[in-house]
Amino acid sequence: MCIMSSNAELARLFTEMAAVMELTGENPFRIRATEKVARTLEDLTLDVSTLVDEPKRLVAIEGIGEGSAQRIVEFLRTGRIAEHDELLAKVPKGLLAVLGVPGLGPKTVKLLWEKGGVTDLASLKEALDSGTIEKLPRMGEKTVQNIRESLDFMSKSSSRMRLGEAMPLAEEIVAHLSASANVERVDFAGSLRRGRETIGDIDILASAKRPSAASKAFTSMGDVQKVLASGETKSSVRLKSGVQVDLRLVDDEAFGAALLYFTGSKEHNVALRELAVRKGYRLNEYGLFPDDDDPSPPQSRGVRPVAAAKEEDIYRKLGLPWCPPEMREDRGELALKKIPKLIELDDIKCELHAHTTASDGRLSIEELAAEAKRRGFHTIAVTDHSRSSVQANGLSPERLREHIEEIRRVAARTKGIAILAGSEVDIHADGSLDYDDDLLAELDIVVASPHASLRQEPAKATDRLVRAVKHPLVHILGHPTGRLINAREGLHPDMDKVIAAAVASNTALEINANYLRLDLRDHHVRSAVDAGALVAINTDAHSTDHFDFLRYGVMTARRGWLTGERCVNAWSSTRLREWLESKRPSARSRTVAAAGGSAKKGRSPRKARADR
Ligand code: DGT
Ligand code: CA
Ligand code: CA
Ligand code: ZN
Repeated sequence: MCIMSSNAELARLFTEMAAVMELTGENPFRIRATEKVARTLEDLTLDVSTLVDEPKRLVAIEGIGEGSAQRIVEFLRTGRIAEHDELLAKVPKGLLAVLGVPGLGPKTVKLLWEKGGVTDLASLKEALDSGTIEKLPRMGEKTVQNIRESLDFMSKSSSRMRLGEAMPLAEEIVAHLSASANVERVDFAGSLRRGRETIGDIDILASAKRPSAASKAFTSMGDVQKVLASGETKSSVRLKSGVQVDLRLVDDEAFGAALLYFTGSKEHNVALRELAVRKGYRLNEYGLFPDDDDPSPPQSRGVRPVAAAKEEDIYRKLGLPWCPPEMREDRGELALKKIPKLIELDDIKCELHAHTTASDGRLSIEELAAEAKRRGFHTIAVTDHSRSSVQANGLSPERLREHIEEIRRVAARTKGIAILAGSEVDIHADGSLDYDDDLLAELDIVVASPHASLRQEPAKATDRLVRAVKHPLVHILGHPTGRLINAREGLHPDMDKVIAAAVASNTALEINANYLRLDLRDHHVRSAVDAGALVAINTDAHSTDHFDFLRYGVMTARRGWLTGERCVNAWSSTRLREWLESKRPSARSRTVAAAGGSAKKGRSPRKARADR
């Protein structure tokens, strides 16, 4: 079995080749073409290793030419690309790490290398400390400050792996182990099961008739780089991707107790154990035992546990409802008599933030709608970027007007799903929006998001987001802080103020489900839920596979105790429409007119017009 797919590994190699070509001053067309191959490979849903004997089909893929196809086949056959090795030999080894500094592009790195003698992160730090960096051309005070902050951020952000990278690895390991007849039960535990945005290591739990065979199946997986430990009860490996995976082999009868223990969090475990003691029990990873005042471990004295096979049984004996893993952080969950009905993946019925080829997406309106329909959604919103997002091919007002007409045409001929005309409009640094109100009012849905000026002072960021949230035509605040996990810190607004404004104006705060973002982050979701705000969970889809990110958004939502009632994506199409139209003054006056000119209760037609 190979855990990291060939596509991902190849994409990484092509990205590196393009970066090194940039550093060595290769032909720009070749560089762009190489980058394109990398992006194509990342997005490809088909595993290229299945095409090793069919280079023609590789070339037929848009973005992959003859030369690249040859290199892909070379990699699939030999595990290497000779050109990659040759290119890398042309630059100092440490320069790739410098390229990895957030905000440092190949052009700047080339300058730092050629003119500033920077060859790795250490010499970059030296150049910053000694001030030699400021003497280089195009190195203004602000640029230097940004590099300094990025380095600080990198040293703080740990080697923790992002949720969306760890989850596929863990699932593949679980599938691999459960395919063995010897294995009885297998599941992943730890921070991954709790859905944390990053995970330190992957914890796998299994029960097996022959533990040594299960251990062997684990340590001999294809993507193991190093076996750190191997035994009948615990084995550890490091995968090629750098992440450590622990496998614990436990008794099948005590699987629930072990799962509870190794899911954590440690804080939840400690609180649960104290509760057990107060109720006259002892809780450990082997089960819940009657407390008999003997300090030695009960399981080693042959004491029978009162519960051990299932997590539910243990919670029940302690007088508690089963606690969803995402809530196990000792943030009040053990005081609940009843667990709120947390949102689930199946509850999500629409996607309200998605891009098409009109801006930086890969799908046409039809393709986007078809994918949303395939996923069982009742509604899809087309929300391409606005004009200020130049790098994302944002739409000018004229282009947006044409786009709206096109969306309406497609919507009219598409059955089985509602297609909304929307926009992901940039929030400027001062909180104003990137289109005029007249234009925004023509849209069915407006997602307002910050994309630039993400190093703003907290007070300014607060004012900016509050202003956007209060804008009467805005439905959703998209990825509110703009952070990128392990890569960009983003804004630090006073989130309580932003949430209060969202509650007051009935605007939803987005959990962007892309695992690079997960923004709102979990504790912001909790604050939003506590304050009674509406929350949206959107994938921000740019391609069909981005819809798969939804699960990470849902896990983040559950970590914030979100229920379907407060999540606009879980509403019926009728309820969603009502909410969307409540922020459309013209639609409201239409509703009033349709009701025979007589106003709805307590609302005169004149009042409705005054809202415009
Ligand atoms: P991570 O890997 O840093 O993202 O976080 P976790 O939560 O996966 O932590 P990890 O891998 O060190 O341990 C897995 C679980 O095992 C943890 O969530 C709770 C349990 N555990 C580990 N050490 C202790 C401990 O000293 N006391 C208790 N009560 N539980 C522990
Ligand atoms: Ca862990
Ligand atoms: Ca661990
Ligand atoms: Zn965006």
